[in-house]
Amino acid sequence: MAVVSVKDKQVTIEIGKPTVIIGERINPTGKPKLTAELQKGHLDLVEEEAMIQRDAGADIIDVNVGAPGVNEIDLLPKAVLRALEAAQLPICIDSSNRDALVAALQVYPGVALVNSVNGEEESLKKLLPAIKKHNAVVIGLTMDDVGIPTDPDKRFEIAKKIVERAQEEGIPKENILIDCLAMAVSADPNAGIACLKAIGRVTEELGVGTTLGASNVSFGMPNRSIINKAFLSMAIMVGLTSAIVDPTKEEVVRTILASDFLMSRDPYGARYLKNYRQQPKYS
Ligand code: THG
Repeated sequence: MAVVSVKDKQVTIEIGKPTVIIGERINPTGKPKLTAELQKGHLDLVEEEAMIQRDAGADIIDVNVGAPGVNEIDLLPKAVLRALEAAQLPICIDSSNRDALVAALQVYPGVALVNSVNGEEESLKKLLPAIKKHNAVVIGLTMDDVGIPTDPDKRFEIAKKIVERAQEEGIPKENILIDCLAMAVSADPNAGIACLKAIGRVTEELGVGTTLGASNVSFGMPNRSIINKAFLSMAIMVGLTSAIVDPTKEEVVRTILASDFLMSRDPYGARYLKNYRQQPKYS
C-alpha cells in the first residue's frame, strides 16, 4: 500500500481498493495556451487546472511543465507548490528531467509521487537515492535503454528489476508503482494484451501497485475515448490501482468507478453512489 500526502491530506494506493484518479491536465502536450503561459513562467492556469480537476474527482494532480524554452529545474518546483496549494491534493511530479524531479522533491511538503524512473541504470542511480531521502513514492516505467519490450514477460522482468533495485536502496515495496505502458493497438494488435498481461503479473507476483496513462492504446483510431474507457475497465479488472486520466471527462471517471464497483473494489458502491449524488444532471 502506497500512501502519498500533502500536509494532512493522505491518499492510499492499494491493490483491491478503489482506483486512484491522477489528473493529467497540467501538461503542455497538445495545449498551445498552457505551453505559452509556461514559457512566460505564468502559473495562473496551473492553479485553475488544479482546482478544476479536484472538483471533477481527481485524487492526485499530475504536474508536467515540459515544453521547449521552459527551464524545468526552475519552474517545476514552483508549479508543484502552486498546484498543491490550489487543490490541497498530493502531486504526481512528472518530468523526464531528473534534476527537475529532484528540485521539486526538495520543496514538496509531504510524500510526493515521482513520475518516473525506468529500468535504465542511469535513471535508477540518479533518482532512487533522492526518492529514498525524501521518502517519496516512485513510478517505474517498464522500459529500459533497449526500449519498450513487446513481450509482457520482458516488461515484467524490468518491473522486477526496478523493485529489486529500489529495495536495495532502502525504498520499501509499498513506495513503488509500476507503469506497464499502454501502446497503440492500431500499430501492434497485441499491444493491449501485452500491457494487461504485464499488469496482471506485476499485481499477482510482485504485489506492488500499478499506474497507467491509457490514452496511447487508441492512437490512430476514430472515437478514441470509447477505446480508452474499455481499456481502463479491463486494466482495473486485472488489478490496476491508479490511472492517469483527464477527470473532467466525466464518463472516464464513471467508467473507473463502475469498474471498481464490479470488481468488489468499492463495496456496495459507496464511492460510485457518492459521485452519482454529487452530479444532479447525471444521465
Ligand atoms: N505514464 C506515466 N506518466 C505519463 C504518461 C504515461 N505522463 C504523461 C502522459 N502519459 C499522461 N498525460 C497526458 C497529458 C495530455 C495528454 C495525454 C496524456 C493529451 N493531450 C492532448 C493532445 O495531446 O492532443 C490535448 C488534450 C486537451 O487539449 O485537453 O492527450 O503514460 N507514468
